Parts: sequence; structure tokens; C-alpha cells
Amino acid sequence: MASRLRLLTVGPTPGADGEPTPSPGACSKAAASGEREGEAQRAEPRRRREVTDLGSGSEVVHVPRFVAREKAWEWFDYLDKTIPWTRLPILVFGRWAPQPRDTCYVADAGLTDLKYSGHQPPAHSWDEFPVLKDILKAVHEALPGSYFNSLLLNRYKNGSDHVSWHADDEPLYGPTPEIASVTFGCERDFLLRKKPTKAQGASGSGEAARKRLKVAAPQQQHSFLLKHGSLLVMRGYTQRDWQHSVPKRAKATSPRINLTFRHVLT
Ligand SMILES: O=C(O)CCC(=O)C(=O)O
Repeated sequence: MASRLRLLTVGPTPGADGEPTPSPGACSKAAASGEREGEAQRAEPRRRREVTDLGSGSEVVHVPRFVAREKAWEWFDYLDKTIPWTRLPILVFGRWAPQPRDTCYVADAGLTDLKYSGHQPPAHSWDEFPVLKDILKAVHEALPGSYFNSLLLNRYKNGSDHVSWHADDEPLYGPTPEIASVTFGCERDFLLRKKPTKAQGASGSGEAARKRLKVAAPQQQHSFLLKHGSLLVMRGYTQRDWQHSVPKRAKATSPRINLTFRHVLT
């Protein structure tokens, strides 16, 4: 592998405690609480932080137990019931189709509008959702020096809901955006793959290029299992050089809510 992984243990985040991590496959409150009893003696070090160097100035930070499990379920329930989720049509390869997940957008007043896939979501105010301010505070405390002023929320109702390969490389985020992503509910795979080089992109049609990307070299792909209460941060040139996705998964039988905090340049 060309990338390097560093493990760090960091100080407390509000709400995080020393609970054990559920085993892979945990997808509901009931499953998680059953596993908790069985795994009480296998607690990992508190708030382990894994740093993956993707090379060329790109980096991913993964904190599997960012929020304590009970607190994370409390926040999940609030978000599931309170957020005005919508599933609007988006433009995919020239055709309109329902977005394969529910979304909502929250941002500071006066920022440049977010536009993607032919869609311009209305920006809600943080004041409408006090819990989002609590989560934002926890993220800011975990990432000193970072500042986020907007949030895209995603709700995946089950394993059919997904997000396809893309990069959050819209100009309103600048050349090196930092994106902090918090997961609640059903764990899902989060994949990263290197974007094609200019030579690869120039040597064939769009469809051919997509097929080639599916067989990218193993060292140019990474996979993270995003569990309930976890935090994943993409930094540096990750959006310029890499694409990410949350693929369909038959084993994901209950909802997942994901919050991606971003900084819109002002
Ligand atoms: O749900 C996730 O973990 C990723 C969401 C995402 O890629 C996006 O909102 O751009």
C-alpha cells in the first residue's frame, strides 16, 4: 500500500465515553445493546483516531467512537423525527431521477448557494435545530482550528439508499476543503478511490473511463466501516484527487443518518 496509517489516542469529546465498539454488522439499537453486554471486556482505547495518509497532500482521519452510543441514539432519534427530509429529483448522466437518499441542507445566512446535480437545496437556519448546534460544537472541539459553516444531511432508509462515486469539489468550498462526516444508526461502508489521471480520462469515452475506474489498482482504493457515533474527516487535496461513495448494501436493514459539515468560502 502506498498510504500510511497512524493511530493516535486523543482527549475527550463531549458525549464520548469508554464504551466498547459493536462488532461489524450491528445495524439497530437492539443489535447494538445485545453486543454491548457480550463485549464489555473488549473495550478499545478511548477515542482512537486513525490517520490515513493518501499521498500528495490528501488525508483521512477516522474516529470510530466520536460520540457515546446512547448520546448518538438520542441524536439519531431527534434528527430522524425533526429534520424536514426531502427526496428531490437530481440530474444523473443527463436524466432526472429521485435522489437515492433523503437530504436536507443547513447553512449560515448569506453564504453562496450550494448547487449539485441540477439541484439547489434551500438553506435552513441552525436556529431551527438546536441539536445540530450541539453536534457542530462537538465537531469543532474535536478538530481545533477547523471551522464549518454549512451542513448537508443525508438519511439512508435502508441498504438500497446510497450515494454514487463523486467528489465534493464544488468551487464554493475552495481548493482544499475539509469535510467532517458524522454517522448515526446503521453502519455502512464508505469507499474512496483515486480519480483517473488526465491520460486515462483522455484515452476513451466516459463509459470506458468509468469501467476502467472500477478496476483501479488495489493501492488506489480505501474502505472505512462507518459505525454509529463515528467521525470521518477528509482533508487536503482529497476532493481534488479522490472520489468517495456509500454503495448499496443488502445487509443494511435499518436507517443511517449522516451529517457532512463543510466550510463555504466567504
Ligand atoms: O453518507 C456519507 O457518509 C457520505 C455522504 C456524501 O458523500 C456527501 O454528502 O457528499
